[in-house]
Amino acid sequence: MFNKICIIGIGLIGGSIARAAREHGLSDCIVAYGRKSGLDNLSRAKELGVIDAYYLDIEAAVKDADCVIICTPVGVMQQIFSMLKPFWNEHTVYSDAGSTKASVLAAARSVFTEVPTNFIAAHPIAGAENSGVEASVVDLFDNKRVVLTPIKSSSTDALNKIITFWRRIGAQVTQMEVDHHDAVLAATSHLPHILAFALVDLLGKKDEQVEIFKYAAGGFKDFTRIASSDPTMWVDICMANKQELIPLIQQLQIKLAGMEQMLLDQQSQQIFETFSYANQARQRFLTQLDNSMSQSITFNVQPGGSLRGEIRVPGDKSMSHRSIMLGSLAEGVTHVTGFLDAEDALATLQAFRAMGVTIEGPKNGEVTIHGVGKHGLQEPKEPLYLGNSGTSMRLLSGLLAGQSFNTVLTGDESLSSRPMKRVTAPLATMGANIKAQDDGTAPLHITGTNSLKAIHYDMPMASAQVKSCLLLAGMYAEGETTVTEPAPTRDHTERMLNGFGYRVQREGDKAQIDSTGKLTACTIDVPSDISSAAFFLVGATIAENSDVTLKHVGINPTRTGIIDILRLMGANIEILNERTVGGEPVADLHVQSSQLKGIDIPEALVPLAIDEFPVLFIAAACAEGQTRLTGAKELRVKECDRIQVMADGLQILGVDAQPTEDGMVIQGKTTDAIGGGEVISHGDHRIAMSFSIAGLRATDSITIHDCENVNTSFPEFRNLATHLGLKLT
Ligand code: SPQ
Repeated sequence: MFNKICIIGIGLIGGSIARAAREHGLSDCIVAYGRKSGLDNLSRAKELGVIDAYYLDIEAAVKDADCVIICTPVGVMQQIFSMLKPFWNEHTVYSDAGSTKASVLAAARSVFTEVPTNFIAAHPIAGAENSGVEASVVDLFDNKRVVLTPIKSSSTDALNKIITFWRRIGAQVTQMEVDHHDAVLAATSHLPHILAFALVDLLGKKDEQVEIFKYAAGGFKDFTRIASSDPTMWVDICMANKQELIPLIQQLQIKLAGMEQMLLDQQSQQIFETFSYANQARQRFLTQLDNSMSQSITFNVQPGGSLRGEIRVPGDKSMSHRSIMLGSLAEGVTHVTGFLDAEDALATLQAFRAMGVTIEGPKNGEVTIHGVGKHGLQEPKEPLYLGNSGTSMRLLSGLLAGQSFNTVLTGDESLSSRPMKRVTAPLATMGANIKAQDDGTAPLHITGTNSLKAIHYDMPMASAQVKSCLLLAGMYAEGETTVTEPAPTRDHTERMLNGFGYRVQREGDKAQIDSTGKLTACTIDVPSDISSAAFFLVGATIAENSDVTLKHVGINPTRTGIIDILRLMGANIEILNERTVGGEPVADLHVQSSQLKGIDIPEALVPLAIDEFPVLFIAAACAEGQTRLTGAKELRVKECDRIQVMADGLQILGVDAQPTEDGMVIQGKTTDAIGGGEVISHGDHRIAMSFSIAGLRATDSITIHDCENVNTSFPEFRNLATHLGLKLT
């Protein structure tokens, strides 16, 4: 990338940048500049091979450098900019590694009047208590975040170079507004450092200090680890960001005073609530952090094999979401069994905890919800992060529109690009106040109101999420809210509301609700998710010599399109032990191998199998003749564009799959149906699992990238699939 990188300040961060740049072959030559007082450190850096040369003269150091990175404490930035000014070169890219950004840009402005366009402020969020070049390591930034805070005038070319540089080092690059960066870091890093330094200072000065340190193995040691950080650097950081820090310290003082009062007043319940909220918030934060920082998961499937055995796939995702929502609004304690312990349903669960609902579990699929009643939710302290889950966001927007408080709904990259106008537009006609992005996507800023008015809404698309959203809003609206659907969609919301004693009327294509009802706690047994069972229904059908029984699967008629379509194609699926559990039909499904034939999929079945098309495309590839899907445009706005992404992957695997605007045409083959190759799931759980199933009929191995989101709906997929015989690693 560069001919010569000059690092100004070769300590832990500068040294680690130099080592990583060298390791990844990003520069022919790496040099450092330092002061005379740091001569030992500089020569040690040279000895260790971290740099090729060092200089005590800035002019010589930056001569011919096409990249200069300032890694000094933020307090000396202004001085460094002044030294660099006479030699500033418009063809060089400049950046830094300071922990505060407003102060760095202010330093640049004070020297240059305007921030030079080729200076891109950066903050690698990685560090250790150790300092100096000796502590530097090659992988300090591996999979760590680097925040860039470019400004309007920043050069795109320089910005792109810095982005590429950090990405090639292995970091995850994000961009933020300068002030936002400083506010976020004040809370997540600077305040915790102040606390750790203050606590050690306080306790260390006590007479019994020897005792304290002697018995300080547990909490004290963990909590104060960061007080071992470099004091000079941290004085600089705290001074530079005091504007953001001081209000936080004041808030903390109020919080501590509150805790003190609770102790004085013996309010153990309030203390418990504070601790449990914090405990759960931390758990959620760890999960989010794990997800956002986790390495991407790749599946590899060896070709061939059969599926044999009996399994129970996890609980229904749609019903798990709804059990939390309605259980929270109910009066009394709701017990749920069979709950889906996976990221999407947990996002909903965490959202309700954040709104003051006490929810125990999930433990072995059991969840206990201490309902707060229809008007008992509380304003969450933070935006509600809903991960990858479209159901959570769309249903919650209806439910929250009629609350007496405001909320913000956010999600991951995929969820933030999915259309939300389909819910915000009808909600607006009910009087809801929801602000989305200009293109109608999340984050959604909901200003709660108690003056929602009922509407009659003819849904333009067959969507259970839109229907459910409006029914939930209808629980808070004046008058009778009715929703008609152009084709039947899953009706779990209606069934479950009735199960909680809240009247929803169904008449043909119309569902109707008003605000007069109340929910009474009940027990819910969530059956296995037919959408997860679908992978094995298809797998056992297309793989020779297969015989699988899927236990306790929900066969609500609004979900069984997969069985109908596969049977039309010639699949051998038996429905055994049909029974009704908690108002939902349930059965065991027995499936054996059979040769499929291509069909024109009846459009009436499309909404009843909407989530199963990715795996149905795999079935179609193995069927004799052509399979044609039409009327399935909705597939383009799921976790990814499921028509395009499946067509791309199938073509890579040698399948003749032609995407159309609203479906796909696949020419299936009875032998050598699917080849091997590498496909990308685009972070969509159902695409990842569908291509895994394709391995059963592939002629060579299939590698599927980006499979981490399988955890959103089916974390046990790999274990259950391999248990049945899929050769998946
Ligand atoms: O929750 P999310 O992300 O929208 O999940 C999906 C899925 O494949 O898991 C869709 F991508 O399922 C939806 C389904 O497609 C779940 C759902 C529900 O629980 O109400 C309804 C369907 O969506 P829609 O848009 O047709 O209403």
